Amino acid sequence: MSTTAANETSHYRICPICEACCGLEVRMSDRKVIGIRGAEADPFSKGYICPKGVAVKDLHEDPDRIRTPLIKRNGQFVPASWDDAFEEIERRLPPILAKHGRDALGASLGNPSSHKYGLILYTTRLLKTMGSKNLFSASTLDQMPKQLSNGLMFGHWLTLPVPDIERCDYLLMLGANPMASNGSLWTVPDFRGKVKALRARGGKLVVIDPRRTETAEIADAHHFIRPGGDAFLLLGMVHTLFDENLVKLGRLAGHVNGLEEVRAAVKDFAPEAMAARCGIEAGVIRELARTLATTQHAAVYGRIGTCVQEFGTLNSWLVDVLNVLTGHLDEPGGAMFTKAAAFAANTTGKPGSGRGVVTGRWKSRVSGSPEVYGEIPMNCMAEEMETPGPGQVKALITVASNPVLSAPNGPRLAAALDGLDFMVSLDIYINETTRHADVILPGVSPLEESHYDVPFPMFSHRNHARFSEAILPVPEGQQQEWKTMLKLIGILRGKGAKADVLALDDELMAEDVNKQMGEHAQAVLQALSGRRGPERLLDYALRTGPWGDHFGRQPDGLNLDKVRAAPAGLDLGALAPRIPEVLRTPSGKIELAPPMLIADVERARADLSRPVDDVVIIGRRHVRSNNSWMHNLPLLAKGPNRCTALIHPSDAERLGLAHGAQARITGRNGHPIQAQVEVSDEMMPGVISVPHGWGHDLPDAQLKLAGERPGANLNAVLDEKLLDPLSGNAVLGGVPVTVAPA
Ligand SMILES: Nc1nc2c(c(=O)[nH]1)N[C@H]1C(S)=C(S)[C@@H](COP(=O)(O)OP(=O)(O)OC[C@H]3O[C@@H](n4cnc5c(=O)[nH]c(N)nc54)[C@H](O)[C@@H]3O)O[C@H]1N2
Ligand SMILES: Nc1nc2c(c(=O)[nH]1)N[C@H]1C(S)=C(S)[C@@H](COP(=O)(O)OP(=O)(O)OC[C@H]3O[C@@H](n4cnc5c(=O)[nH]c(N)nc54)[C@H](O)[C@@H]3O)O[C@H]1N2
Ligand code: SF4
Ligand SMILES: [Mo]
Repeated sequence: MSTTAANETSHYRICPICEACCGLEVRMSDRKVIGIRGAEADPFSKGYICPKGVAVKDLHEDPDRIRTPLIKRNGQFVPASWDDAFEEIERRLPPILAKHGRDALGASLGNPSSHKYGLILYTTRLLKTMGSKNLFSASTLDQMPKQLSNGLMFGHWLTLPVPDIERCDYLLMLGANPMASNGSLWTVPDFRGKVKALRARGGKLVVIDPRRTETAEIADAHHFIRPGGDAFLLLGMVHTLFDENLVKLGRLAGHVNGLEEVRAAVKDFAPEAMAARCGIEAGVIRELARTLATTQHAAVYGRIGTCVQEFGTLNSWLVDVLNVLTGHLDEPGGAMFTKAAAFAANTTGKPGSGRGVVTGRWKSRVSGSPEVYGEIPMNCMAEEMETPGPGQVKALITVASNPVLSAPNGPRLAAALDGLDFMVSLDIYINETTRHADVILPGVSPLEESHYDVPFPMFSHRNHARFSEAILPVPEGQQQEWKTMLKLIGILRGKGAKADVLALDDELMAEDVNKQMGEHAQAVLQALSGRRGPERLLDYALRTGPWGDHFGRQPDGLNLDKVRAAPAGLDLGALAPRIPEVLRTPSGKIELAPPMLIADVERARADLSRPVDDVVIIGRRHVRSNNSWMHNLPLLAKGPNRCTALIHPSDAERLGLAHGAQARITGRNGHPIQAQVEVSDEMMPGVISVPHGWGHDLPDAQLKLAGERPGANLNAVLDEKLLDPLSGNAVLGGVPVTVAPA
């Protein structure tokens, strides 16, 4: 904290909204936020900020944000004390588990969980205590395909290469729009500035997207791709590398298994045979492969557009196959691995090999989807709640999750939630999902608790360690979510609603440390004893991490005190090569040809002749919106209607849709939505785009501002039956719809 004027103080806080994790400078006067700007002193984000960061002030002040627990009585939410709320949970939840077993309690975990360390660290503890097979999360609406291909190739699902953009001269990007999203599975604040620098040194950015996006606009080249066609483009590129003798493993030569299997698998996928299916000419496919292979510092990056497809895992794998075959994986200027200071799973255990990953240890009860990393697909949640029989989900805990808007066929999910015996939501709003809850337990404003990013330093374009102090105390009558989680854990462990959460925290910490530190456990617990909650977990993770002080064994290493001593954060430098040490496969090699993926190439082969649908729908993001929950903030809500249906002029004409008129869009499930038509040649013909996360017109949600301009729920027209069978990830793009004037 620094004091800048009378009563005016200035504080650093990492933005809790998106994966760019920008450093904010929050200016306060007494207990009021005066303004928020980018923190110039932040060594990682260097002052960059977007409007959502500024809107953290609105979030902090939002009158609709819940500040006290709510219990539903006769269909109405009534404010309750924390004691009453936990007593209600204790009265209703354990009997359901006693009667129906532990799988009767499901969990639905949402995106903001990963932006609050108290929430993410203690959610892990809660899930362990629950021991349920019915875990659903936004991961299967998002990046599960990438996590699966990473796990199969590198041995850990969090071992994920990211473009080393500051040293890269050719970046091929598929299915991502960081100009709007600010990057994903790639923490890269100020993407625009970095592209500017790349182009200034003669580098090129090439974008593959069915829409000429904001990112395509600043790129050197953009190619439309038929939605869902990426696997065919990528197979064609891999084929070209073999066909034209461009494969060059470089330093990785001794670290790769399966090269010949990949060569054989792609033999029939010549670009000439792929062009029609992906909508990109063979000559372009070959040229993309050649440029990638012959540019010294180059990388391929694929993001959500490549994941939310029927071939999501295949795409994710092929992206890294390309990086490996062109010698760009783990090379400066290519696709590199981070070394996060805390919580990085790929820095623990024996360096260079491990157990690898297995999936399908169980299958979802109703449609038999394989478990992946302990989760079953979000697309299966409704059927698991609706279908009677042993293992039926009878009770649900949602954590920062709004599946009624964020998952396919939201209307079916909403009805299924009403059929539950009991539902608890950890959330900050009464919204489209939490309105179904019996008890809502709110968190605090991000300014009222400390923070350290848990997942994002694992995906960052540089290594860094940044801690945010709480700017304000927890207000009277409110409670941090890690304590709420501990209460729930206490109730599930049979300790009752009155259990002492701090004692339980000590107990859980001791369990971990005893397991991990053996004979040193007592000394370690002693060294950490001044701390509690997530701060203690963080100090432990930093000290035992790859940059850590190891409790004095590396005296120059990091601990929480040292990270704290640099309020704007520490830069830990550019990414450095990590192969083979980063690998955790049983072979100690990069598995280039996991059998599951080689087999999946055959599924792609069978799909080659899929006919072109008349109109398919895809989503999009806007910089002033974030998934489903920021439409209630004045700064972001103002301006033009953003929930529009973008459509190519030729389609508009053919379908009789005038610019500005209302279109009626109907999915295969029969649900129609309406959106205002925006005619633009930025769309590929045959593709319509509507952003997700809208549809705030459902009864009983209490989002005053969002409700004034509710928009339409894209997910109401999507089909929960469509998923990538390997990862269980939902198909959220390229789904056929019918479109007509409303
Ligand atoms: N069609 C389509 N659907 C999509 C996508 C798409 O591209 N197209 N994207 C998908 C992706 S990538 C994702 S990640 C998901 C996101 O979908 P979800 O995981 O459902 O996340 P959000 O929509 O962001 O909703 C966040 C919820 O967390 C609550 N919340 C906000 N802050 C806090 C907090 O501090 N504490 C607690 N306890 N709760 C909080 C909000 O009130 C809201 O209920 O949507 C997916 N759905
Ligand atoms: N402003 C803002 N920022 C956000 C979010 C937000 O809602 N708003 N959400 C956050 C979350 S949860 C996530 S996961 C990230 C996602 O970050 P990104 O992955 O960058 O997501 P999008 O901006 O949706 O970009 C996906 C692109 O894929 C394209 N696409 C659709 N179908 C296909 C296809 O079949 N093939 C190809 N090649 N492209 C296709 C779309 O047109 C779109 O331009 O953004 C995060 N940041
Ligand atoms: S890009 Fe915007 S929302 Fe994302 S972290 Fe930075 S300021 Fe926050
Ligand atoms: Mo996401």
